[in-house]
Amino acid sequence: MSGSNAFLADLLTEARPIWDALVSHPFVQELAAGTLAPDRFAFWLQQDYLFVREAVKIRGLSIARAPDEGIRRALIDNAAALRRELDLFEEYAREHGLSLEVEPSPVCLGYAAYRQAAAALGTFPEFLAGTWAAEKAYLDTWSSVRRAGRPAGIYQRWIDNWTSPGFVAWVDWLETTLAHLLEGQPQDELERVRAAFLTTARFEYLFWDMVYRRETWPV
Ligand code: MP5
Repeated sequence: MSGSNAFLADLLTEARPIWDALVSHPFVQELAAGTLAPDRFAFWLQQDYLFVREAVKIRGLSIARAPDEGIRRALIDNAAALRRELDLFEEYAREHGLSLEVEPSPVCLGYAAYRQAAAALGTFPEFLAGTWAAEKAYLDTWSSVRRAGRPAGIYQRWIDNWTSPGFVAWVDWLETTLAHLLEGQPQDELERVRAAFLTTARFEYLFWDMVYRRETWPV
């Protein structure tokens, strides 16, 4: 295993408690068991739609800052996938009579703004580490819902979206590309990458918790 592959493997080990908390969060557990209250799911849908809309801008910034053409093109392809994802949200909202014109919750706004700041001001590996954490968190939580094996009904399209072979390949690409970019990088860069990965994963936990509690601004 190369030095940077070992570094990423250690990072995943360090992040294990966050991952365990993500997969065992009541939102994810109840989604998997088919017992999630519909208003909690609707709140997730509204907030995640806003988050993905912000993610499109994040992708735009990262396309501009990509260190080479191969990376830039992979990010462009992912931006096209995000475009289709927005259609999925809008379609579902139409079918279920849900409004998507809501205010972002504090966690949604804070998380999206944190990611935008990383894309605009972070080093490229630091930004990519946060992207890997966010996407891997969704892959692993939605895969755990899929593995529970219940007929998912209205949730099926979301399970399919974040467990598709294309999404698995994108998450693998993020890890491989990050490992490649980190070869020979100094300790302070590795430390920035570690912090970005762990902070993003913690925001993923906060996001499930926020939607479960349907948390809005207290004042
Ligand atoms: C993703 C998401 C997955 N939609 N929402 C949160 C809170 N985290 C991760 O990212 P994408 O860009 O929708 O595939």
